[in-house]
Amino acid sequence: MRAPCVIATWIFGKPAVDRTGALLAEGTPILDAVEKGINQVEENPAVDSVGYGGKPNAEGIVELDAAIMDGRHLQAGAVAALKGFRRPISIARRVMEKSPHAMLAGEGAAAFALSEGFQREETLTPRALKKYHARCEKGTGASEIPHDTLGLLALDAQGQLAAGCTTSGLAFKHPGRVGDSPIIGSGLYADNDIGAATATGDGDVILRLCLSFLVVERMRTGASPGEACAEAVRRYLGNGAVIDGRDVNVLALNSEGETGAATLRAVFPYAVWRPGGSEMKTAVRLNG
Ligand code: SD4
Repeated sequence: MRAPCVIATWIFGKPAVDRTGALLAEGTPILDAVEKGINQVEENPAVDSVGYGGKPNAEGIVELDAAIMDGRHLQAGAVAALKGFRRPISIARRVMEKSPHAMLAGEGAAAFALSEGFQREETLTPRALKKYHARCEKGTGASEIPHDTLGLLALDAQGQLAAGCTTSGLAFKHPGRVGDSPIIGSGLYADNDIGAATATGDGDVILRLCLSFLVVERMRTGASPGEACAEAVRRYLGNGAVIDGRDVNVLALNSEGETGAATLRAVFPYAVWRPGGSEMKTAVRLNG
């Protein structure tokens, strides 16, 4: 038996780790616990970068990306540029479990969701619409474009690992733009033998560097979660494609329950749940 652990990106990850952790403590299967923990944030309209309440694309339409990975058999499911559903992580899970595919995008993903019994829902909140109109009026440079993803990693008492990732992606993005979050190996990765990782930040660079896979593979060859995350951030810096004001933040959990994180930002808060309670931590900042 292991001591379970759940970690997640950003302050809004705290309710997600609390819910996932509480479900694990009750003996809920890990994928159910991860999905439900993430749903809690997706359904919260106050979180303006995930699910319902997420910021729209350049045409004022919310397009969501999400993925889930089961570290037991390296099974994964993802949806990209999904319109009209508030809980894309649940649809990503259905893709993994009910379809022969790993990823569905756009209208095809929406049609699959409907065929699985999901109902179309409003995803644009009045608050997000207001931000969209404000942005249309004054314009926004890349450095002012806000974006944040919920990435969550869980380890249960049986040593099973799972990862989930959900986001509205880069705010006011080009319609159809897909970031790193639904790309297995970029936004998330989980392998029971080694550990799990998730990334948040500039998806247009993260997905070219396969940062989550890189972190897990570095842990495979002996790095601690913290060292592996630091290496991923250095890889991002060394890539030479960094856009001013956009960033990278990486989070990892190994199969022993050790955690690590690294960032380019002044502060990258992440939530950690262990039996007995949860707390916020701050990642190590690297300046290159
Ligand atoms: C994306 N990586 O779509 C996501 C956004 C994000 O912190 O995580 N921002 O590029």
